Amino acid sequence: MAPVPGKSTVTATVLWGANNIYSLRADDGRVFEHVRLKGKTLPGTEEEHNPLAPGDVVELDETGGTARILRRVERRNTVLRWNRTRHRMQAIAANADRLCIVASAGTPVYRAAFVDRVLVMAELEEIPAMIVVNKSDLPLSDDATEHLEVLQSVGYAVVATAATVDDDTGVATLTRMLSGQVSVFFGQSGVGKSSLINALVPGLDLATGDVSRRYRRGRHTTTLARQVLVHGERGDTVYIDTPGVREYDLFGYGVTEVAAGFREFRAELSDCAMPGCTHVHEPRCAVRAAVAAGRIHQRRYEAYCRVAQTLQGAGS
Ligand SMILES: Nc1nc2c(ncn2[C@@H]2O[C@H](COP(=O)(O)OP(=O)(O)OP(=O)(O)O)[C@@H](O)[C@H]2O)c(=O)[nH]1
Ligand SMILES: [Mg+2]
Repeated sequence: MAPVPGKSTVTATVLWGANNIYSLRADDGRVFEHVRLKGKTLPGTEEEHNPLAPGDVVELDETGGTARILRRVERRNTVLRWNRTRHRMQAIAANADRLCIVASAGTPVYRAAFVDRVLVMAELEEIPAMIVVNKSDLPLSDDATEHLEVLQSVGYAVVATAATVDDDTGVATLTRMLSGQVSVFFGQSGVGKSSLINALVPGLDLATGDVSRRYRRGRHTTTLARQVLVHGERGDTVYIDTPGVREYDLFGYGVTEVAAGFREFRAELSDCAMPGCTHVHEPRCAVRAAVAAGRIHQRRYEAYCRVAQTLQGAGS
């Protein structure tokens, strides 16, 4: 970016932030704390729930000695979730090389529908996704094992880790896989996202919290997404920890978009006879034919139908 004459500008990456006050790391290595926006909103982000998320690149104005955020550099991609209270999409992180959907053996219980839905967002936002099954020191249900096998069969990498076990081979594998990349950790509360990042980054001490015995789910220990940077011989590695979520909805997308978010459906979509086919009830539907022929797994098709019904119910 060419500097504007008479102005002192620098590009920086958002580490974390809340209420429009951010911590950032400039390209020259300096860390800026408590940085505000220049003006009330950033140009072009007026309609958005939150203009900036960890991983965003911004232009800072340092004129006068106080850094202010001037604008957001165009994103490569955005990790999104539907905000139920505000009824709109919310950015969780930006400019990710990889989305690690973290699930766990033990508690909280593995939820196939949750993983399938997050994968749809990753596909539609064009973020390469993988599944990390943490707490591999505990038994994994047959149902979870079967679902993960289906995901592997359609091309998603699955790695089992035990974040709280010393010298875990899964953590070592993950370290190698994520080296030199920006990876976002996302999943239900209590699956061990922060524990995993602690295991990946020696000396780091992100807060972790136990899982409620009574409700068998996490206690939402992490409340703000934040970026952790590790300098390495092969370049920088970035991990973005995010707050756990209870549900994952796809209300921000249309039914046909969601169908394209099931990656193994894509090869079939152009062969449906009916224009705008929803793949639920229409005659001569290529997706249903692929399910019957065994090219699409019944579980994934059923997961799609449940989302499609929810979206159609919401739209009517
Ligand atoms: N048995 C076992 N427990 C683990 C493992 N990893 C994490 N835990 C425990 O799981 C609980 C939740 O871990 P966190 O790292 O706080 O989970 P989180 O996903 O960051 O949760 P939120 O911040 O609430 O979203 C803690 O009690 C951890 O000690 C593991 O590999 N095995
Ligand atoms: Mg956490």
